[in-house]
Amino acid sequence: MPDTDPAVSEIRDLLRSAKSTLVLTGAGVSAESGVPTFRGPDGLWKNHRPEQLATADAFRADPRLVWEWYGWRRQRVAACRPNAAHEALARFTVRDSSTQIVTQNVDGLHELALQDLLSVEEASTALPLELHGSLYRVRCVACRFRVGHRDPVDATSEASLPRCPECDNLLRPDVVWFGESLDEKTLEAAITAAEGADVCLVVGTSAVVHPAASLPLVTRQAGGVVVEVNLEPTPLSDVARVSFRASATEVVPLLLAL
Ligand code: BJW
Ligand code: ZN
Repeated sequence: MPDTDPAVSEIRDLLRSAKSTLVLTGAGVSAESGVPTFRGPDGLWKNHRPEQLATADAFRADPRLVWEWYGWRRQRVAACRPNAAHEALARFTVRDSSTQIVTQNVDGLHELALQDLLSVEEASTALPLELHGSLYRVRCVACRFRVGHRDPVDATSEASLPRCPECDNLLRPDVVWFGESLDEKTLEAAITAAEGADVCLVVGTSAVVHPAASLPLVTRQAGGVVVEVNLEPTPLSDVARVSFRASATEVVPLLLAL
């Protein structure tokens, strides 16, 4: 997509003059870093049905299988680096503190991109809101214990899975599975950001999973503009001012260039 494309210039100007911007990202923003998406021909769901792996029932039925899948994903993501879209978004949030990144991703790549620009301490003030949790945290299935966790998980048997140091019940990935509520404070902060945003830039999400997919509609209803970047059309394409049918690394840096 050329830099001189009139739609690129229009949205770049819109983003430059916006008082407040919300960026909602999904798996597509990390696809060019090598992180698999969920849906589509090469998606994670191709070989695993979501209800087999991404529900609390699935974990109760077979925690070993679920941990094996998350262990495999951790390994894959550990080999991935932020791409040009993460980097452009990180630079944009650092430049403009009224920009909030809200991500459905659990891969931590937005945070890594920020840490490449700032110290860990400085980066903590511009962190993305992670709606669906993190691959690198665990929590207890029974008590409130929750902790960062990057060690490899031995999923050869149920007996080898990680256990809670407080109550000895199983630890699970601290992610949000289907049918589970999102963290209340995180969701509230995301809705507030969506209500106050002049522009909601939506990058690389199929926009079928709620409540995340409703956030751009909140911005729209409050009088703001939705802009989409996605290789494919989504349910949001019709409400977007412009829907760029191109990859995240191609378009996002163009839109956010100074
Ligand atoms: C590129 C690209 C490139 C590729 N450049 N683009 C309202 C209506 C209907 C249903 C519900 C509703 N409210 C709640 C529900 C139920 C349910 C839901 O939404 N179901 C729908 C599927 C129908 N929601 C929930 O259960 C949520 N909880 C909740 O609402 O609690 C209250 C409640 C409970 C029960 C009933 C009612 C209310 C929780 C949802 C949790 C989702 N969890 C997962 C797993 C997280 C952990 C993990 O990672 O393992 O989150 S599912 C999975 O989908 C993951 C993702 O974050 C999420 C979204 O996927 P995403 O990011 O959009 O990825 P893809 O693969 O779908 O799309 C990638 C896109 O990128 C594609 O469009 C490509 O074209 C594009 N692309 N390369 C640009 N280079
Ligand atoms: Zn516990």
